[in-house]
Amino acid sequence: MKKLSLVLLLLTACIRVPEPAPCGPVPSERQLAWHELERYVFIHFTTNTFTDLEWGYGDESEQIFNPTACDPRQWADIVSRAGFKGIVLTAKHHDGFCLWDTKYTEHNIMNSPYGRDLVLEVSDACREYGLKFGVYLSPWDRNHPDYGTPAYIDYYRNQLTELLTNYGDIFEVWFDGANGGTGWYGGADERRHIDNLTYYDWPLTWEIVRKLQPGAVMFSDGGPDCRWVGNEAGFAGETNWCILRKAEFAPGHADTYALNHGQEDGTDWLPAEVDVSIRPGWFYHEKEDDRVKSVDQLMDIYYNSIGRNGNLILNVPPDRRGLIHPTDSANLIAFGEALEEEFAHNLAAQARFEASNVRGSSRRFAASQVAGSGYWATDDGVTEASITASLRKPVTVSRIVLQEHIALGQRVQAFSIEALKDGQWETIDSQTTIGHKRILRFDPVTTTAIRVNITASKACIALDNVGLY
Ligand code: FUL
Repeated sequence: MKKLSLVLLLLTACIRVPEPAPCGPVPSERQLAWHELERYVFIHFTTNTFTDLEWGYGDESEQIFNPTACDPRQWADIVSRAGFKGIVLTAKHHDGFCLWDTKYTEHNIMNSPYGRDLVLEVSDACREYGLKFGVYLSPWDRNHPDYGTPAYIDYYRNQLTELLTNYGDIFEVWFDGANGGTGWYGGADERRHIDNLTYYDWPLTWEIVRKLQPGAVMFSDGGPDCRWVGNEAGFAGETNWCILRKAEFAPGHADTYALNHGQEDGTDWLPAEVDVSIRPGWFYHEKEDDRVKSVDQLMDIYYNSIGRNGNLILNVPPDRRGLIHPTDSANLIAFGEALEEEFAHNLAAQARFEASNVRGSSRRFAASQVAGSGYWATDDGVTEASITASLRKPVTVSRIVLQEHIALGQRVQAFSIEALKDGQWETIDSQTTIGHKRILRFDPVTTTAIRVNITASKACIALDNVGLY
């Protein structure tokens, strides 16, 4: 889908001017579709909700999983009202309790008082509310007796196959790198150690996903489709490349600095996904009811994740009733409304755009070239150029949205923004990368023109969107 709020320079006579060549690694179709989603919700729910733990030991009785008013339609309703595009559910967390009707273990929801397949209920609710559905399946399993042996890998793949076969389209599969078994001793009787790098034999597992759900992106510390951002606090690096030297990464094997910033000389398209919880914990704890993130905190997270070229997966854990707590729900919906308000009017829609270089053209602009489709590109070799949005009347601006035409790779290495004030250009900000989306937030300036200067780029420039708010 093309951006809503665009103001672009179309390539002059775009039929005749060849498109820029791709620059470095480029996203796959499934990655491009994933970029467009931008934000979705994580749901952490398991026995932990009832034991007040974050990492269950694996010896919990199925009997304790007893939500009294569980309603995934309530979750989906809130999520969609807040403008989020999907839900990723912890089908199995580290404690090994399965939220679906699996035939591979008795340690599952059908043997709990709840007695129904929650993966089915959540996937149905997502479909009903127009949301995407994804699954988290913890590799680390503190319940399964075979964990640590090759037999467990078969078990894991069988579970994955069930999840990817019986619940419709899956947009994302979340492979968590956390693994206490690599040397940490914490469980009831857990003394099993594995080598995170060799034990799971990931490439074969990834093939299962590709075969059963070709549209699904896979998340882990090392992709293969999107990467952990290196922290759980809700921020990507200010410099954030969508590319990474993939061979150096694997689930559970993370250089957090590189994950946070990407790598300018990356070999693969591996964009960042920012995972963070609306509460201090990933699971619901009553004692955290007064520590739910406020709209302002969520807004900061938004600008530090989506505004820094990442996708956002925001965790909203159901309580012991199986409902989203009223504070979480109120804050989430208010956050969605605040976002809509902030980006309701794109001032660039009334602007006239002029660029210092337009691919294949000696003309700097034409009114007809400013349109809602296409993108602005420069001639091959032109890696420094400016695009100026001029307005008839002064406007007050406090947000700028920039997007690169990432289908052809990520290029921009440095840029600055200037505003025309009393006949003088004033620099508002200087930054590095753009990627899928970069949003700059600054004190309001009243101006009649905004200039975006691309000051360094790996190849000719290709910008999809310049939005002013
Ligand atoms: C981590 C896990 O250990 C947490 O419990 C949570 O699931 C988070 C999203 O990932 O690695």
